[in-house]
Amino acid sequence: MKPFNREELERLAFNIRRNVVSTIATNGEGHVGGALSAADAIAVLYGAIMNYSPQDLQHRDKFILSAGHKCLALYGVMAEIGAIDKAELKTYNKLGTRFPGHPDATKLPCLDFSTGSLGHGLPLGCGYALAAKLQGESYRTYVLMGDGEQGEGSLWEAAAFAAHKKLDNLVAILDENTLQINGRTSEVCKPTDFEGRYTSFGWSVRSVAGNDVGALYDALAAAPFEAGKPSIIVAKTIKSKGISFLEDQAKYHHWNPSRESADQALAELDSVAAERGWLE
Ligand SMILES: Cc1ncc(C[n+]2csc(CCOP(=O)(O)OP(=O)(O)O)c2C)c(N)n1
Ligand SMILES: [Mg+2]
Repeated sequence: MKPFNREELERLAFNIRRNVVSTIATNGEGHVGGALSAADAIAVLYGAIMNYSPQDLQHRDKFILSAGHKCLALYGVMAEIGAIDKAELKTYNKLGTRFPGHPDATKLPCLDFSTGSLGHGLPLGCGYALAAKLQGESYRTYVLMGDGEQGEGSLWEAAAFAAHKKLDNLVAILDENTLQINGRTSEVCKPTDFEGRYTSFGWSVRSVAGNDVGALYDALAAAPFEAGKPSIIVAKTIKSKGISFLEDQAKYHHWNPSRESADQALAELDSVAAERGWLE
């Protein structure tokens, strides 16, 4: 684990957002909302928490992006840590690309699993966490899920299994941006008391301000919260965080921007970069 440095992590999260928006601006479409809400959690994981090396797939910490449609944020961080060449993001979602609209582990060896069909990341994470226990390995497994995704029953089978097997090497992050593909999560599929639900399934639960790298770092660095229990961080986030005119609106789950809107979004990021001294 690297020492916490707020400025560096905020800049990494910003660079992820810029990669997300510029990839969409170049390619004309993409899942923007969930990538931008999860950017801070992904920045903290890759910038400060996880031990990883794309060359050593066996012993490093595992990360499963269960909500695979948020993958522009994952591609965005990979470009920042040097796991991929940023220029290749220009091929995003084109025929034959290594960067499709949902991540494909057969094309990118630094990925643990292909995801996109919601509800499978936590079961897969249980497998890694149990394997680590059985094999005496010290790596952790991190799984990032969405709040709409919590409607998938397979997650709750996995939640029960993880608690039963005392998988305290498993850390889930729930990106609770309160929106899913077609509206408020609370209006599409209640109940949304995720803290209460995971607690009742035997998990150790913390809620944090999910677009605050400091709060995310403190929670992730403290995991496991209780010995013998899997941990979950319920990250209270804003969908499309960072682009003011897209924030907190279900219709920007996926975005096909006009040239003007794309330029407006890029200009907003440029003004933040200028203010923070992050212009490249
Ligand atoms: C099994 C399955 N059903 C439906 C979908 C279609 N789908 C893609 S994203 C999404 C909404 C997910 O909402 P949430 O988990 O809150 O993620 P966010 O949109 O906030 O990033 C849905 C229903 C899917 N990918 N997989
Ligand atoms: Mg959501």
